[in-house]
Amino acid sequence: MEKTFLMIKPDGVQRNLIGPIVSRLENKGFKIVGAKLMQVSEDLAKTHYQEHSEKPFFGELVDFITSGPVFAMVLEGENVISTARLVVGSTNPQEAAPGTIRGDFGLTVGKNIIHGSDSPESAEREIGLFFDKAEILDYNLINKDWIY
Ligand code: 3AN
Repeated sequence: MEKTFLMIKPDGVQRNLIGPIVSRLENKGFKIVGAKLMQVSEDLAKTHYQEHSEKPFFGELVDFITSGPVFAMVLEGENVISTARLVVGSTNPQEAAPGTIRGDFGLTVGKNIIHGSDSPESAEREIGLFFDKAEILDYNLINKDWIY
């Protein structure tokens, strides 16, 4: 089953949105197979966002993601990578559709609440950066067989 990486950013944690966001992801039908509150180091931030290293907002991005705890998750589900991106919404919360996480909770692109991997390659890379193998659990949820 496909896996993806999602991370509630420091703004989402500070605004007490872990619960509402995780609830939406569970309600959608995704299975949480890894989750933790953690502090992102500067090195990890720079590696995670390396594709943006030449962008003018790179420094701001690294400062923000390291500014306080994040809530990192690995989710599993059919087509979870692309479907979770739909649930997350467009990068700019001002353009994100109502009903999406960014559309309902965010207002500016610099603080857009949550990150979600955008491809199978980035999902694999980001899961590997943030989680040890032992932190990703293989277990059954009774209702998942029913959903699929
Ligand atoms: P997404 O997170 O939707 O995949 P990316 O990968 O294009 O979006 O951007 C990574 C992060 O960089 C975004 N989540 C956002 O926080 C930040 N970002 C993107 N564009 C800007 C911008 N113009 N100014 C400030 N931050 C930005």
